[in-house]
Amino acid sequence: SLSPSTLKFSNSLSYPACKIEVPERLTVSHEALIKNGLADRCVSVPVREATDADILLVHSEEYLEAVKKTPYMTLEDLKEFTLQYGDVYFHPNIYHCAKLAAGAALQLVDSVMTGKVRNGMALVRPPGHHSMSSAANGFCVFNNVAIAAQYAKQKYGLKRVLIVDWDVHHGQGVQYCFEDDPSVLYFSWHRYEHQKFWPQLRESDYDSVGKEKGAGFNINVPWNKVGMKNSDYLSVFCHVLLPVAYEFCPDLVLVCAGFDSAIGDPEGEMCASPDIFAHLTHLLMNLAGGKLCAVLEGGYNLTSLPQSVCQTVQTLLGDPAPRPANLDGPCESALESLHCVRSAHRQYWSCLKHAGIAISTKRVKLAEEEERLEKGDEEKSQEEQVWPEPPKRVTPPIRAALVLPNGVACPDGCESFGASEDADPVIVNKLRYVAAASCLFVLPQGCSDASGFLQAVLGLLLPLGYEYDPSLVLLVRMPDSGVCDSVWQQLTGLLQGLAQGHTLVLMQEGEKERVAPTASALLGDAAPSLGQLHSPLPEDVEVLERLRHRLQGDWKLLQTTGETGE
Ligand code: Q9C
Ligand code: ZN
Repeated sequence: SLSPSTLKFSNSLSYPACKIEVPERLTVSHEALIKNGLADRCVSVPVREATDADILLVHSEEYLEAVKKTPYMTLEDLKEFTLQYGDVYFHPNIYHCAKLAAGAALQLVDSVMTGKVRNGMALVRPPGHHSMSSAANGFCVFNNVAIAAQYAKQKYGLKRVLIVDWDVHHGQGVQYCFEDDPSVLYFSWHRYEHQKFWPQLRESDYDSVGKEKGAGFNINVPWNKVGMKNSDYLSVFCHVLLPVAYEFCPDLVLVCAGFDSAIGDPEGEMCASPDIFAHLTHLLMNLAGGKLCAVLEGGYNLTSLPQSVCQTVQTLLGDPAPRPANLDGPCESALESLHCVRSAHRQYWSCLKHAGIAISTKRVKLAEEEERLEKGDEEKSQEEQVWPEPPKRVTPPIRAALVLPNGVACPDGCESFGASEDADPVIVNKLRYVAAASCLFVLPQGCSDASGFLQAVLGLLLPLGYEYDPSLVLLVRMPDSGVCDSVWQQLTGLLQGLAQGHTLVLMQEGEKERVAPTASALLGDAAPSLGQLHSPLPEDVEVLERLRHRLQGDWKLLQTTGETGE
């Protein structure tokens, strides 16, 4: 699903400061989707204007009334109006476009919630996540995603909504909106540099965890350095976001999909490659039964933005993700942030209970300051950065094949190869070779309990798998493993992010009932959600943690803390 509302307003003439939030952001993204054959594979959802009632779900009446007047103001008055807010620019047409942007997000929520589409992305501008109840801010007029979350809760009676904000800026508007609300879990990572980076708010730091009933439902990951890479992003997903998200068990996932967190962006100055968004997207697609709505926020490099948009959309369409490149482990500063966030949240989430206690960051701040001075702040323009175009991704003509014993029916959508008698000897040989060469990972026996098992998958198996970067994932299901179908489907779904989705599942005789759920996961259906998880068993956690510690010398993506130690 895709809602391209090519919004026609350009502020750059009247406001030279706004030269990056330009209409071309949408046109190049849409053109790239067409060029890569992705637009044709999407259902186009018509946009509508958000109504006053929709907007008032988040914004104050006074603010809405003020914005309503902007189309009739003179340019002079508009500039005056603009001045009361921070980094936002009003064009006579922006009120109309802002209503369409919020409305597009709502149309997408409707399409996903009614099952018309499985998931989708709304390509909109102006963006939304900085706008507050009574204030425009940071190019944002109405808070598209916050409105969508309130709307989804109200219209569909959702109990829990997860908002993942991977834009490089802190969506303070979203944070303020849901700070005391435990029904909306807001996760944001953002360039922070110890509060030196815009919007320079104290409350963007890791210790803003939410208020009152909402304590624990606001997760901030501050990036205190620029140049964060794929490993830093994946490591935060594996060790913070995903464990908490699974424990939260959302009914719907909304993504503040800003791509200024990708390489080349003049605002973010990060170094993550566009294909990392394929993985971030994939890792969220088994939550909430696959119900995911991504809404464009920032992203200002007109080369990296369309690449990132295509990576996201192609993953939403179900195509296997590319092999993740250059995973050399998180940097020291990212580990620092990771550790602080996990510590700040350990009292709220049982999956983080064992996370080390807070270490003093003062010493580290000093060390960083020194390093910055040494470097002499060499400014290298992000727009001049070069990176390889992400390799073309394939859409396999057959997604899943099964080799079944006689008498077991082939589930719909799968290609069945006959049993042993007509199995191609070449294939059989290859399988043997692969089985001999691959590394077999055996999950601890005790983890038949869902939350312990999931903890092992997210905190150990996934990061290990990502760093190892296999060309095939061989999944062996032992009989009587005690793993229930939905946990098994989650595992199968998540692991398809590795090895370009090349997954071989071996099952044993007498597991006939497992064939259909396994086939469904291999076909890319979202795994059913696991329900709200209880605390993992202490003995399981202990085994896992010991294993993680033992392996983290060799496998950097297993680290959750800096050299300062736990
Ligand atoms: N005056 C989004 O990405 N930049 N908004 C401030 C110093 C404001 C970004 C630069 C950036 C707003 C949606
Ligand atoms: Zn941004």
